[in-house]
Amino acid sequence: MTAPLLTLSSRVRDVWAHPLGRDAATKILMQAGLSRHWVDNPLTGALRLRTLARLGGPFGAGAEFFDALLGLLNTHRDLPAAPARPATAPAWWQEAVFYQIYPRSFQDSDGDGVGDLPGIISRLDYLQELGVDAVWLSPVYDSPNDDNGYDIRDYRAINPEFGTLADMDHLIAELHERGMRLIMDLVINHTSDEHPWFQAALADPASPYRDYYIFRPGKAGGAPPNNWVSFFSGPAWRHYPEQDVWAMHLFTAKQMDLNWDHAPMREDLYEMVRWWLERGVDGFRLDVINYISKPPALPDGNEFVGDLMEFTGIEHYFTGPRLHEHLRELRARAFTPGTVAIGETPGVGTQFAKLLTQPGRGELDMVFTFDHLETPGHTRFDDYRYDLTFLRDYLTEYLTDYGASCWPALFYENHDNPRMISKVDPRPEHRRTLGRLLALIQLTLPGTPFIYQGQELGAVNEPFTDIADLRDVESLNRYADLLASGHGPREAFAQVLVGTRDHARTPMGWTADGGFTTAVPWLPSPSTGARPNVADSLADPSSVLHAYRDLIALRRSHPALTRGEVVFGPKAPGRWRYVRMDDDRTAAFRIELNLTDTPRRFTEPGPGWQVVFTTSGELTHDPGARSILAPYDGRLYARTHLCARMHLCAKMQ
Ligand code: TEU
Repeated sequence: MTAPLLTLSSRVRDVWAHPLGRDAATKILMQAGLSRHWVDNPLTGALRLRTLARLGGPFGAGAEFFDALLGLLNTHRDLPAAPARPATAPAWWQEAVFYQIYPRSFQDSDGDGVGDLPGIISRLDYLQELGVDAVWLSPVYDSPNDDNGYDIRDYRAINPEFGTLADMDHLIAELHERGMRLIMDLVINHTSDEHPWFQAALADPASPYRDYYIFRPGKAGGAPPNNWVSFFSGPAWRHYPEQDVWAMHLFTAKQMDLNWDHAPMREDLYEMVRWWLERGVDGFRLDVINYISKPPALPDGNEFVGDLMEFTGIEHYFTGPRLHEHLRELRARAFTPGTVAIGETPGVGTQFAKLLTQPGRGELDMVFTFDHLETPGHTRFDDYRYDLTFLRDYLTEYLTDYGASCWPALFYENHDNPRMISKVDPRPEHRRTLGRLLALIQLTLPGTPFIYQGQELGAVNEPFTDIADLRDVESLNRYADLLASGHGPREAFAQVLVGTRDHARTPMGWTADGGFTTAVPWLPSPSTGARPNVADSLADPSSVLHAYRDLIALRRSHPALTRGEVVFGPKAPGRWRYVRMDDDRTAAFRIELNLTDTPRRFTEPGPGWQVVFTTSGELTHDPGARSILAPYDGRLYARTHLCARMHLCAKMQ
């Protein structure tokens, strides 16, 4: 099924009927705080784009913006298939709980202040006891570390700081021995500028490797080839004056974008992927995989779109013209059956996500999309309180629409984002309850949960005090930009501190005095000692860690929590209720949540239900009574008849 070609004579409803159009309109509505009713009511739905262009002109959204939009929509005319429940048994990655390890910060074994593979191996019992089924390892390949390993110099070698290939083989074997799986980070949108391919390409314009990258002459007057900007400050182009040529880098000036239009380059990547799969890895998380296809003409980006999406030029490559084709080829040529492909796809909305992951399309199994990570109208660097009722509204819609035909990935944290608890409510007295509430939500919704290291302890943002405390290239570049644009050092640091990725990258807290390293850690963590740690959390049955352990075990003990349908209750201010259904379509679990810091009234489920978990740890249940949910309180009820076979109920009796 294909969408019709759109023109300026098309109407708003035609845009809404187009997957990327709907994603774009949803994004604009969300940013503007408007409901979808603005688009799907008959009056506005009938407006022609030409009229909107006239109205939007004074605001920067005139004809040029609409041309850019139409260009984008007409490049992608596939329509998602109608929802269909797959008849096949769930794949391993649909029943798994994943755990992301940031190797640099997990466990140091050799006293150099940097985490490593032997360190990870020494902590596998911890992960097994937590109940995780699969580990996602952030990059451990050889790298000059301009972006902490996301700049790969050699895909087939391990960064000596982390260990050796033999250590990697050992890790894979140890995980498999425990019945756990391993996925690696696959960074194939770009390589390090120190990768031999780039070195060869740069040394000789006639080199066969020249076309592995995106080299272009500049514009007249010494400007870069186009106005695209890098995610990490400045233009997306690096100038090589000796040859007066520019090379594209969407990330740092040492992360050079690969040219996916060049078949020999793709072949080399596929061979590398197969090499790793043969070593025993069970799949990959594919870094910024939706950015791999760029239109060969590399046109300038539209400024209005750039402002809206934060980065000029992004409309040309976040769903580039050959993306689906490349993904299908990658999947077919490099991946083996039973392995998983999880795309990191920043900027992608719900409808396009379906086109990337619907079963049968042969592209990806799951995607990480990011629209739920900030309350609309905010970016990561804004100092604001994240509203959990937005998460409720977003996920209700996402899991209903996307979840009807695709398998969601559930996450709040990763190595690129501040800690979720700090975003919602940084007051220490709420840390534990909120940490347990987030666990309850993530482990009872449909989809595959991804827990980021430290999240299971209820880790919060680090109180860094000075720019010298930070290591992340994004933060350092941003700080320099802020100073250059006239901000004072204090103000610049305060802004960077809000969103810095280093909040997520501080060493894992194993014991009260750290336990990560015997040396000075590569990233200072001023709060060591005051931070939640594994040893104390294990000793305290009401800790966040125990909530994760209990809920993971519960999830494993009953299929309704993995493959059961979800039914959302009617919306009530500040609250969220949903049930997970059994195979016989009766409700097996009921979840009642207070998403706010004020008490909320609710009605307890009647007889036939038993409370099995609460964020407060208090397990009284007065069937059918009007009760109070304390701030950030969450309660999980199970049908009494199910309790006999379930871990948590057993624990209570
Ligand atoms: O991140 C891609 C990405 O777009 C963002 O999450 C990015 O880190 C930042 O938030 C942009 O404002 C992936 C990796 O997860 C990240 O660690 C890498 O730095 C990046 O790709 C480049 O490889």
